Amino acid sequence: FRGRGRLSDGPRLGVMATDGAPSTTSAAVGNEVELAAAGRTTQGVPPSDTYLKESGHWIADFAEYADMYRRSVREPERFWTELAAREFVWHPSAAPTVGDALQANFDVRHGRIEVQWFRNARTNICYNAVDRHVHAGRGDQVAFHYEANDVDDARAHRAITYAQLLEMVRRMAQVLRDAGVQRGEPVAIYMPMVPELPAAMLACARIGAVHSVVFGGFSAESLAGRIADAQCRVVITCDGVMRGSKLVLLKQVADEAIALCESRQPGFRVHTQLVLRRVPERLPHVTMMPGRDRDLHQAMAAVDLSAAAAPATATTNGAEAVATDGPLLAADVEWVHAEEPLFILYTSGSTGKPKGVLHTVGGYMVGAASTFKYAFNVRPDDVYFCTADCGWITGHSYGVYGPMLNGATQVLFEGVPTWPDAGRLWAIVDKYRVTHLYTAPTAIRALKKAGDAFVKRYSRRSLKLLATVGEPINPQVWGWYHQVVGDGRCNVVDTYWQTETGAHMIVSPPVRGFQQKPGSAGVPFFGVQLAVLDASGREIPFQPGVESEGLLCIRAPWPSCIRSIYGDHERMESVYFKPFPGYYLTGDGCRRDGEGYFWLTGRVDDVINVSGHRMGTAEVESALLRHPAVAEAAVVGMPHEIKGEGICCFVTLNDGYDGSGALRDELVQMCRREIGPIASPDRVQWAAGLPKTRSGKIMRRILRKLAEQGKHLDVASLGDLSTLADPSVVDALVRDYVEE
Ligand code: 6R9
Repeated sequence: FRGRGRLSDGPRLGVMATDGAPSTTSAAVGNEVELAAAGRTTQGVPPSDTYLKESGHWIADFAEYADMYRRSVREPERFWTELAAREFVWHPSAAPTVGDALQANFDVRHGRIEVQWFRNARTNICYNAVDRHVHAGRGDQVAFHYEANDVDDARAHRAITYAQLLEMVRRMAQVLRDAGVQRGEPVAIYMPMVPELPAAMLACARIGAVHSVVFGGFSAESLAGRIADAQCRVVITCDGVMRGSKLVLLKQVADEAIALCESRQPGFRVHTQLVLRRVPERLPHVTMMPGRDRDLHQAMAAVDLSAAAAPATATTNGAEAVATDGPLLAADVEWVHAEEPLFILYTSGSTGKPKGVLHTVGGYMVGAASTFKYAFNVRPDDVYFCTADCGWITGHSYGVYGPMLNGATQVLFEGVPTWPDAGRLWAIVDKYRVTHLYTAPTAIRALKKAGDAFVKRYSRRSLKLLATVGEPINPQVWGWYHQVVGDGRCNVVDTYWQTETGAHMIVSPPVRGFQQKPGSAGVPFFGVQLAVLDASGREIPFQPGVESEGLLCIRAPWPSCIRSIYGDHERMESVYFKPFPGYYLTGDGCRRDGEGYFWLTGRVDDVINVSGHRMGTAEVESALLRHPAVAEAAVVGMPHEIKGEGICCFVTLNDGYDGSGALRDELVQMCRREIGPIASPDRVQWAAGLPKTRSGKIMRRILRKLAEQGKHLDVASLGDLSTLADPSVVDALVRDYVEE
């Protein structure tokens, strides 16, 4: 193994990690020692020869990976500035230079947490994701193979080249400009997975506006909360869409959401709603509010692109400076500062309403693109398929920006993996000769359960790399993905990260010399300094051969790090940075094995992970409390075969109400209506009382145990219950527990 020599080849590195001997970690930075140990393991699954032969590689082997990691943590600013300058187009008079980063050091005791990268540089992420490839002569390359929900929807299925996408984006950008959208202004996007969705995101980015994509499965109430939080005055939506065999009426939900916002905040108005007509044959009569609603395609068709070349906002500067790179096409691009906002994406926290995570242009671009490049090894002839919806961060970073910044060809799938049957993903793989698949353990579990026959029906010969994200992957499920889906020939890549991190933090790099350990997310990506903290907040240093367990934290800023919570910077500081000054707190527990591999053990806060989607227990509780029958509610996660975690609700009813099946259905409907179908409770238990401490805090660990073990719960195993106001509540809960 080459890395061994390299990593320990000099006193300057200070990493003398020879087998068995304690390493000198004093001079090592970040997780250099962990990487050195990981490079020596013999415990994992090495990449197959077929993979190494068939796949292209950006880096030679894990030794080179470790070497790049070392440079990325020793001289972060130099490392990222060089990479940024090399791989992207910046405004010629404002390219990134060393000295442009503001390293907040993640220490709240030193003042405000303010992360900035490339702050004097200017760029445009849409230009980098689309225009650049067209100017380089790759306009005919397919950007998206659009696979519609219905297999036989011949009119919908189509390939969109980078040149066609550019035209689409330019038209849409002009429609937004004409609607008065300003640089820095948030625009809400509530759409299904159709090509117009990434195009709308890119159109916002093109004019310096800020997109706020809301997953098309969220309810009117959830959408209203998000529109109101960012005060979006322009909404882009769609008449409706088929998801599997179900018609989803997005426009109706959007109308309702807008009405809610306007009634709650006098004076606030959504002045423009752009509506994509996706299913006119099913919904011939969509009501369009005169003066507000516009047909998106009609508006785009009416744009005169030669006029669009003169930017309406007049703040575009320096477009002429990139004249050699296509003056006309670039003239409608807004060259924004790297630290201007790119998007807001709402995610669940342990308390309160969802947080609008804010990412900025430059650092996010560098993070999404570089992780995509090195974690997935996608090469020009490959076809990449990410199954995530653009409504989640995975759809942002690895369904739009990461792949497109790398000029990849992708599949954009409107439907669901189990419709018309559980073979759909594999049919798509064969249809487009997909080489790289990125999906979530919950989907893999559902397809595994459906049986191998669905997989075996298709050749899947094109597949080279299988990646996962969203929750820990169980080793058996990993084995099925590797052996059955990948026929043992593909490389399996786990990727751990969050909405807040913007891009991968832990990956299992698909390179020679790195062994995958099924169930472990792997090792840190470039620039990521992971720390394992004990409960008192002390960092547990890595020692080869010694396993440790604790809270996963990150010690230093990386380019695509969260910049703020929209409208509430203080909340960002208190959630992520105040608990342990000097660290970003992920909210996840982890185990680091004696060979430096990281194993995620799940959330340590009141966030549950349902099918890879984050759900705050507090959000579900507030939805339940809206029902007049509910006096009190406590929500916990419970093990679920397909979803990973299911939602278990303990509900105390008001006097005069009895727990019936009909009431249970009403409560389930309440959650679906308030939040969306993903928040449907899997179990509702009636509780005479909830286990509370004297200070009134619900002891959720008791409820979690109960949801897991049901009637078999041994109360004595719960440990100290003396802080409970009324310990007899627990016996009653176990007695009344109804097994399902
Ligand atoms: C990308 C994404 C983030 C939470 C995160 C953790 C869990 C994500 C994981 C994983 C184990 C992985 N998570 N990837 N756990 N292994 N590979 O999912 O973002 O929706 O913000 O969720 O998901 O608990 O904290 P997000």
